[in-house]
Amino acid sequence: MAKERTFAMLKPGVLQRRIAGEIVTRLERKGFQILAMKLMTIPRELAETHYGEHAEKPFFGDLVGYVTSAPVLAMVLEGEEGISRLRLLCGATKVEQALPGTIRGDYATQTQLNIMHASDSPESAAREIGLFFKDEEICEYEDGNGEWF
Ligand code: FUP
Repeated sequence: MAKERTFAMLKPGVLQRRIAGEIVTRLERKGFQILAMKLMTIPRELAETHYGEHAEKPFFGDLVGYVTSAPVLAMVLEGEEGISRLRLLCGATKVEQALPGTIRGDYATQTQLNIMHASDSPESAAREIGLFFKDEEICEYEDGNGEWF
């Protein structure tokens, strides 16, 4: 096993529904270490770059419109096999496939408003962390509880 950094973003509806704390609690409870966290309204250009792989999809315009509509909570998280484990905790993209017990499964009611983003590969994680955070915004610190995770 190896520690990995990954990028997570709680989408606008999370703040509007007042569930940011609940979701961050679930990430921490699973053992993710928060290395960076930023409340931000995403500029359209950044949203289009972040979701660039979907530029030709019919839902692209609505997706960019949604994630730029209000602030998001962007995070860098670290944990053992962090990229795949965060995807598991996050749950499936499509709301009808997101299992209960996952964050999307428990909170999402529509695919487009599916609560959170989590990087899907080491390449995406590195790219997305770099898009949203400067190196100096990422805090490295000794985790005194590390043996639990
Ligand atoms: P994920 O990595 O799980 O966020 O999934 P994708 O990269 O495939 O999709 C990115 C976002 O596009 C989703 F979070 C929601 C939106 N989307 C739709 O609105 N409709 C779709 O059919 C698929 C994705």
